[in-house]
Order: sequence, then C-alpha cells, then structure tokens
Amino acid sequence: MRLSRYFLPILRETPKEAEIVSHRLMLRAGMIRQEAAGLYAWLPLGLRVLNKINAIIREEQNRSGAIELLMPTIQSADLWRESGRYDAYGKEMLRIQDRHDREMLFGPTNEEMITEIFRGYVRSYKDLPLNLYHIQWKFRDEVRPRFGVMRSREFLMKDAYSFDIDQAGARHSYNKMFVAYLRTFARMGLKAIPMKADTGPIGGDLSHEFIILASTGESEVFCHKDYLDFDIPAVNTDFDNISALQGIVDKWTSLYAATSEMHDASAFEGLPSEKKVSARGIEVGHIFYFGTKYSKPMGAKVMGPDGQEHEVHMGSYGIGPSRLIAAIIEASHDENGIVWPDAIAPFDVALLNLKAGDAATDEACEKLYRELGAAGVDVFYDDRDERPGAKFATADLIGIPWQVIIGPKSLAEGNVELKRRATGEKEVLPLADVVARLTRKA
Ligand code: 5CA
Repeated sequence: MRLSRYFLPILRETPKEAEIVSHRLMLRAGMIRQEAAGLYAWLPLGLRVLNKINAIIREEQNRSGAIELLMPTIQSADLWRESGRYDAYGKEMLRIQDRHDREMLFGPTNEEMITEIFRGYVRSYKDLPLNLYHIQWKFRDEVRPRFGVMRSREFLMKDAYSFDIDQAGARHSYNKMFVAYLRTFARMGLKAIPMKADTGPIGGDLSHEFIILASTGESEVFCHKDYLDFDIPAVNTDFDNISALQGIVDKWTSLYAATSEMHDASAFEGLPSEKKVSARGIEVGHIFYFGTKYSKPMGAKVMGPDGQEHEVHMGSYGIGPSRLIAAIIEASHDENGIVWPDAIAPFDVALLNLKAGDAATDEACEKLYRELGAAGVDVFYDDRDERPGAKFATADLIGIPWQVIIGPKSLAEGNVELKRRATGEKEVLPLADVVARLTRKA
C-alpha cells in the first residue's frame, strides 16, 4: 500500500474527548471515527487490525471444533418473549418497530436465536456435541458508553453456543472454549487470566471472565501472580481428549483469581504477600455454562440413547474483537504511539522513503516494495513528499513492527536502516539483504 494513495486521516492534535491512551491513539492514528455516542466507523487502518484479530479468533475456534455461521443483527421480540428475557433485559436493549408495527430489536446477544435454529434441525444425541459461532455486530444501549471501542454501544462480538446431551458433555464443551481462549489471547500477545465471574443477564452457574491487567481497566480484580507465567496450551492440544482438557482447566483454575463481584477477601488474604496481585483489568472474553436455561422454555430437546427426550445443556462464549484492539493498545504502546504485536499489526513493514523525488532513492524503494510484496510481506510504503521527521512520527504512531528507512546517503553505500518499533533497535544492512532479513523475521 502506497501512503500517497491510501486513506489514513492522522490527527496532529490529541483529541480532548478521549480519556484513555488507547482511545487517543486510535483516533490519532486514523483507525476509528465516532459517528454518534458509542458508535464508530472503522477506518481502513482500524479495519485491517480488526480483520487480523478475527482471523486469529476463527483459527482457534475452528481448531477447537466450533463451526462458523452468521446470524442477523436484527431479531424478533417474540423470540425473546419465549425465553422470558424480552422484558427482563431492560433499557440496554434497542427496541425497533418495522413498517408492519412488528416488534424487533437489535441483538445484544444470540442465545435465543441460536436455540431456535438448533431446535429447528437437531433431533438426536448423535448430532451432539455441537458448537456454533458467529462474529457479528451487537448493540447494547450502555448508560455510559466510554473509552472509545472499549465500551461502545455497537461492538463486534464473537459468540459461540454449545449444545450437549448432559452436564458432563457441556463441561467438556466449556473446557474446549476455555483452552481455545487461552490460545487466542496469547497469540495476540496478551496475558489473559481466567477469573471466576458473575453471570449477569446471561445466567448460569459456571462462568469465567478472561481478564488482562491494565491500569485503565474498568474492573477491579484479584489474582495469584503465578498465573502470569503459566504455559499456554500447545497448538497440537487434542480437544477431544476429555481428561487432558480438564487437566489444563484445573491447572488454570487452581490458584486464586476473581473479579470484584466474586471476590473472597479472606481467601485472597491467605496468599503469600509477594504473590498477591490486586489490580485493574479489562474483560476481553466471558464464557458461561447455563444448562437448560434457554432449552427448557424454548423446547430445544433431543432424543437420548435411552430413547427419552432430553433438554439440551448449553453454554455461551463471548469475545469482544473491537474491545480487544483497545485492550491490546493499553497493554502495548509508548510515548510515540502504538506498538503492535506482529500477529495483529495492520502491516508487517513500513518502508520510509526519506527523499521522495530523488531518482535513486525512489528506484530503490520501488524495487524493495515490489520484492517484499512478492515475498508475501504486507508493506506500508510512505512515498509522500514529506520531511523525514513526519515519516518517522507517522510510522511510530501507527506502530508497524518493522521500519525500513531508505535515504540517499546510506543508499550511496548500498545500505538501508532497519528499525524494530518495539525496542527502537536499529541496524544498518545492505539493501540486497532486506527481503531475506524480513522474511526470516527474527
Ligand atoms: N452471550 C454471552 C457470551 S457469547 C455474552 O453476551 N457475553 S458478554 O456479555 O460477556 O459479552 C461478551 C464479550 O463482548 C465481553 O467479554 C466483551 O469482550 C465484549 N463486550 C461486551 N460489551 C461490550 C461493549 N459495550 N463494548 C465492547 N465490547 C463489549
């Protein structure tokens, strides 16, 4: 991508309305634009990151055996009357009337709709377990939308829903999501800790929130320090191995970790003082087991091996991809801007032409741009006629992991400079070695 032909509306001034660093940086870096309170347009740079996040989520959901579909954003009120949640949900639900005066709503979550889909097709325990997920926009009319996409009214959610014949099966389905979540967040460079959580309007009696520690987090959390160094389950984890998965979950729930709603002060006090972490946290995922809470009122039953009908046991599993972007920036930035982890960066490499218009510099940049592209490297090419200072500032602000800096002086000796955004480390290397160096990515 050539910056001269891209759409990257960078702000020079720090926007006054933004209270936390991720919101400020997302606005300044031209990733999002507020369209109304708690509603954001995703500008090209922001959308690239969102797509990267979604790709990782999909890979890990699919690996665990979950299956993707797509449900609509608008739902019928009647569906929610069946579960009894239509009145209970209150003002957070955006209620809409269509031209025939039918009551509709913009979905805040999809337990009812997925249960309706399930009961329309599935009849036998032989079709279980089943876990269906989608990545779709949700709307919750939050009293106080704030912090940009961290707590917005419209936000993206990956929500998965599992169906099992009994509680033991549902536990295994829960564990699959638990392990998939550990892997998902680790791949984004985050240390997410599963914490015992309240179930709120979703309901149920088993629930974990996945929390990353950040001083600007909205929740108060308490946990054992050792969680921060636990190993993440390997890529070849066998999701069908019931006891192996239970072992991973047991380990990750063996030490103290709870949000303030579930906090047990006396249990926490019992920890050695050097192991106590009392901090603020951001909830990036939340998983629930709620048994037959929806299947019973909505009549989602299957024939069991005993020839009897059984109401299915369900769980639901959410991740907030749009919130995750803000959370990652909270965890990874410096005074110059965002520092993207490699896996979710909008581009792999920023190529900075320090003297656009100079024939030799232009030629070297164009050639490298083509070669990197051909090698599968996603390049952000700053080909504008701008001062070097402005180019360095832009590249630092938008946080691309590598910068290749090409100016006439070093180029005369056949060299360019390579900078690692995260550490600021610089090295000089021959122009001819850049492609090999960046495709090795070490
Ligand atoms: N149906 C369940 C699980 S699928 C559910 O709705 N869970 S939730 O309410 O916990 O939301 C799931 C995830 O969506 C949260 O962990 C969070 O990452 C994200 N999320 C929730 N509300 C917002 C919001 N207002 N802004 C941004 N992300 C949000």
